Amino acid sequence: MVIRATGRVTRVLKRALPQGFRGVYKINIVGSTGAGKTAFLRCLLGDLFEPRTEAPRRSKTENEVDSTHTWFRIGKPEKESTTTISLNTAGILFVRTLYNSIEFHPVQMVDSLLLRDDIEEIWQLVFFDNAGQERFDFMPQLTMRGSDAVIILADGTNMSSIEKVSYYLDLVREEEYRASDGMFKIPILVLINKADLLDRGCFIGLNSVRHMIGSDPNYDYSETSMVTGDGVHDSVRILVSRLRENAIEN
Ligand SMILES: Nc1nc2c(ncn2[C@@H]2O[C@H](COP(=O)(O)OP(=O)(O)OP(=O)(O)O)[C@@H](O)[C@H]2O)c(=O)[nH]1
Ligand SMILES: [Mg+2]
Repeated sequence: MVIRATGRVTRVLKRALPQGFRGVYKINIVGSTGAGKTAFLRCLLGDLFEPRTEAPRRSKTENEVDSTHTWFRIGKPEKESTTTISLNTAGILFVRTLYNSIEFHPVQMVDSLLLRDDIEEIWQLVFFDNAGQERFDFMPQLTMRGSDAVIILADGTNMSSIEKVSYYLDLVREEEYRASDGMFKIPILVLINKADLLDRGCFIGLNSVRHMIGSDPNYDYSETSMVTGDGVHDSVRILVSRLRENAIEN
C-alpha cells in the first residue's frame, strides 16, 4: 500500500538526496461527480494509478449535478462511465530533471532513481481522489484535513459543477483556519475540465468561470482536457511551484 511504503522511501530519499528531496505532500482532489477527478489521475499517472473503487454510473441513483453530466448530454453510452464510490489514493515520486522535464515514478523505483545523475529534485506526492457524488460530501470534509495542496476540478460543460467550486473553496478555507488559524494558505488549483468539448459548443471558458467564482492570489485556474491531455502536466508544474514558494516562505 502506498502510505505504508512512504516511511522507507522518505527515509531513503532524505538520506541519499538531502538537497534534492523536497518532502512528502498530500494533494487532495475534489470536485462534483463527473468532473473528471479519476480521469485526471489516469491521464497524469497512466499505469501508476489503479482506481479500486469504481462502479458503473447510473444517473437515477445520483443527483442534480449528474443530470446534466456530459456523457448524458453528448450521448455517450452510460455503461462506459464509472463513478468513484470510495476513496482512491496514489502515491508517486514526481521528478524534475536538470533539463526541466518532469517524470512520474512508482515509489518502489526509488533505489534505481537514485542511480541517475540527471535529477534536479524529487517530490513525494500522495494524491487523494475523492468520490464526488453529493451523498459522499462528507468525504472531502474529512480528507481536507492535513492537505498541502488542493485541486478542485469542475466539469466545464456543467454549470452546477462550476457553481460547486465555491463550496470546495470554503472547505479549504475552513481547513486553513483549523490547521493554522488562517496563517498559512493552502495552494489551490481550479481546473475547468473537458475543454475538448469546446467544438460542441458546450464548454464554458475560463474567463466566464473566473467572472463567476472570482479571482484570488491563492488560487490558479487552468483549462484541461483529460481526453487530449491539454493542461494536465502544466497544472502539476504550477502546483509544485506553489508548494515550493510555500516551503520557502514558511
Ligand atoms: N470529453 C471529456 N470527457 C471527460 C474528460 N474528463 C473526464 N471525462 C469523462 O467524464 C466522465 C466522468 O469522469 P470521472 O473521472 O469518472 O469523474 P469523477 O470526477 O471521478 O466522478 P466521481 O468519481 O463520480 O466523483 C467519464 O466518462 C470520463 O470519460 C474530458 O476532459 N473530456
Ligand atoms: Mg472518480
